Amino acid sequence: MTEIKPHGSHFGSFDAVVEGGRLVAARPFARDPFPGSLLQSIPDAVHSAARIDRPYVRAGWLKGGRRGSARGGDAFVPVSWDQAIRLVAEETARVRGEHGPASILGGSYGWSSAGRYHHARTQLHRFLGLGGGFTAQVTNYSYGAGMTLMPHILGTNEVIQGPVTDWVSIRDNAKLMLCFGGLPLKNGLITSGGSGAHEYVPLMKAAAEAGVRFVNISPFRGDTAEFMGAEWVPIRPNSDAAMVFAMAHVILEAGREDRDFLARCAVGFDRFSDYVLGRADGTPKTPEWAEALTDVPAATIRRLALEAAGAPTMLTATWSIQRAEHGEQPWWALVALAAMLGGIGRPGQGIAFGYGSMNGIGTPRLEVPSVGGVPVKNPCGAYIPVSRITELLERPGEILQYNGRNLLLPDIRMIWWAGGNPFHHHQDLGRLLRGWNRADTVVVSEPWWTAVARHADIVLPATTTLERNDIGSSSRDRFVRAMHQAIAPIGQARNDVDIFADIADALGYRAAYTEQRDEMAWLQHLYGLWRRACAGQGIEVPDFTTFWEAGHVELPAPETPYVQFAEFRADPEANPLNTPSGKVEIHSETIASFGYEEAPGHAVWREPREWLGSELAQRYPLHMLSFQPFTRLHGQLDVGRVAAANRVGGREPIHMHADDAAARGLNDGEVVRVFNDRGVIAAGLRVTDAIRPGVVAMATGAWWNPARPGATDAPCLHGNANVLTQDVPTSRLGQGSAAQSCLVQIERWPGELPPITVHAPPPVTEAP
Ligand SMILES: Nc1nc2c(c(=O)[nH]1)N[C@H]1C(S)=C(S)[C@@H](COP(=O)(O)OP(=O)(O)OC[C@H]3O[C@@H](n4cnc5c(=O)[nH]c(N)nc54)[C@H](O)[C@@H]3O)O[C@H]1N2
Ligand SMILES: Nc1nc2c(c(=O)[nH]1)N[C@H]1C(S)=C(S)[C@@H](COP(=O)(O)OP(=O)(O)OC[C@H]3O[C@@H](n4cnc5c(=O)[nH]c(N)nc54)[C@H](O)[C@@H]3O)O[C@H]1N2
Ligand SMILES: [Mo]
Repeated sequence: MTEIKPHGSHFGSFDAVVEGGRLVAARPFARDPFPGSLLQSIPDAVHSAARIDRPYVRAGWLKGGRRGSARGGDAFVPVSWDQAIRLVAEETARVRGEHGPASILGGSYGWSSAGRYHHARTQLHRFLGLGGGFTAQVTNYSYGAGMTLMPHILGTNEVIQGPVTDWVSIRDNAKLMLCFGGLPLKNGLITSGGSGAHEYVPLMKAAAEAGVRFVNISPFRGDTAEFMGAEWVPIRPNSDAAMVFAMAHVILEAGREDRDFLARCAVGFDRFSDYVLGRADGTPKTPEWAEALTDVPAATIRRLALEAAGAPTMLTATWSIQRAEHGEQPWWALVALAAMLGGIGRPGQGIAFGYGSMNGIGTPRLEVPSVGGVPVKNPCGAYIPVSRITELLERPGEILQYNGRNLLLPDIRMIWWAGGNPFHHHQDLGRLLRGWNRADTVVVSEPWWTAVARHADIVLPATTTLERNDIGSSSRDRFVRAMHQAIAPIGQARNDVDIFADIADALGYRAAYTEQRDEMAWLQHLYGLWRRACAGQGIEVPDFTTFWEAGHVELPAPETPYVQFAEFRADPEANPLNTPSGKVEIHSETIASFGYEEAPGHAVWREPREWLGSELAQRYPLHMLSFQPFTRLHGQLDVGRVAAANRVGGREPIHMHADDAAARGLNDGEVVRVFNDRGVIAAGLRVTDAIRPGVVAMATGAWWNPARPGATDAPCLHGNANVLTQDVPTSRLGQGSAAQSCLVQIERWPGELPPITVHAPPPVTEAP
């Protein structure tokens, strides 16, 4: 018998096709114009051999191995659920009692699943918060530097997260769109919370067909689709700010800046222009100056600057540009350039970030909130900017400077993760593991034996979304999706909420945690709150039962295109920005007052430590970009067929220019050794002319497979880029991840290469 159930995921909405209790297919939602391929991997992942079948405890931990013991190498001991719950409850009570709530790192960064109620990270926060609190993680890996900067200079993060000036407005009004980092189609496969419809492809196509000219300023030609007909400007990584300053220089020399906009709507332009013209530091930021840094010919920079000054232009950058050392600077420079061009607040012009970073940025949609998750309060005030996790573990009791504040780093005794994978997302994994091993106890709930589960002490098997009921919803998508349970839990897997409820019970606060609602009662409650919020905005949506039976709600599309900052531009006195001056801060007194040399009061050029212009490039002459995978969502779906079909020699592919391959005597399809002072990984070589020489690129997300499990310096046999990436912050201002600032060398893999092992469970043993 075949059953069909509506369902959703970050990778797209689908109909779950179930036969004999197994998910056999994930059929694209009928309303999705561009469902993408990732859905094909869902059945593989749900029924993968890498599912965690029952609770486990690390053998060494059971023998008393706490602070300082090596993780990732021991076998796991199977335990009952009762035993697991008791061990976790006792250890939580001990750590809270002896060391206080801040000694529990519960930030648990990660994407979890699309369903809003069962969202594991939110549920963990609720559970830990009600129990006294935890050390939290603020900002994100996606645009952590940018989201710290933008409130200072534009008064909002909507310029990153949306709503931004939409594609219809761009189509109808722009003539030129300069895309730093391009508009990679692969990134639009994803929407956090689930996409009902991937509308970005038809929207982009329509803009190209309407005559908008696109320029892909990126080391990788593949960052714009063929159908965009884009000009490719193969810039050096981490040098975008220099190109933007030079464009500003050209515009100033030609007297083409929009004096009216600058006078009415911006502050600090004079200081910026002094810097660009070299009055401040003796270095005019000419196109020739920038050519030496960016490898973009001065003539190209001049031409693009004058073209932008002469036609309605939209500026954009991907989020990746700021995921680099000094990543705040290219974004701030672009805001300054947009102010000089004067298009901010005009239809189809101005600036916004991320049109190429995720489905839904720029999709026309009414501004109603998404269905919310469970409420969370954290009575403990301790936090770190998310990507400073290794520093947190390395230097307890010390100060971390961040955005004008001095944060005291707590002494972490217990690490708890649900719905994220730091051994996917963080940089310099060997160093992370050395810090991680300082904790007394690590608790992880996961459906799969991912690297974070393998490096835990207590492993709690979680269900996937297919094994429970939920609601998928995103503020960037017009569809709210019912996610019906399609199959029974696999093995002994349990829902995160039920696990937390039982631990809360052992600790005496079950009722506070559950509010005495079961799954369906919570779904009705959360939906009801959302329905009321919609009604408040004059939008009628059906009641819960109707929604649940229909499988989705579709919100109406807006009648007029959205233009960000339009009211501000029309009357900046009446509609000021939420900045100290109420205007665009090309110079920020606030940021200047922090006194950070690397991030002063306006955008500046600062050389990263690791890039093609640094001395280290003599030993490691290739700049390695680690971009988002078109075959996965981060580490999720790595066990699926789409990722498998893309491996080269069984390893994650790395893209290299033909000249660089020839210079090393390397051939397409062979396995190579990618290395720097931080580590070694295996990768499958893809030789191409779509990447500029001197740059190599590989996707993130291949599950970490150290050749010696538990070692912090073993080669990764699979090709996890984060073994090699650098763990430095963007700056003290943003303290964001700087994953893109990374140099490597590449040679043929010497000798035999063992197979990857991490798609199967780790060794299991009997109780000691
Ligand atoms: N080098 C480099 N590194 C990067 C980046 C880069 O560009 N370059 N990008 C960064 C970015 S932008 C991001 S957002 C991060 C992403 O980092 P993460 O969000 O940590 O990556 P995911 O693999 O999505 O991790 C989610 C985990 O949750 C688990 N999970 C899914 N559903 C459930 C559930 O219901 N319950 C529980 N308990 N677990 C569940 C999944 O199995 C998965 O292991 O990576 C960052 N890392
Ligand atoms: N399929 C798929 N889509 C995803 C995700 C996924 O895992 N899989 N993850 C989602 C998440 S969490 C996020 S945050 C977004 C991230 O969205 P982005 O950060 O925009 O994505 P990336 O793929 O890291 O980078 C986009 C492009 O930037 C270029 N680039 C890198 N460094 C530089 C530079 O210094 N200068 C210039 N000019 N270009 C550069 C690279 O060639 C790369 O292809 O993607 C989302 N979309
Ligand atoms: Mo992200």
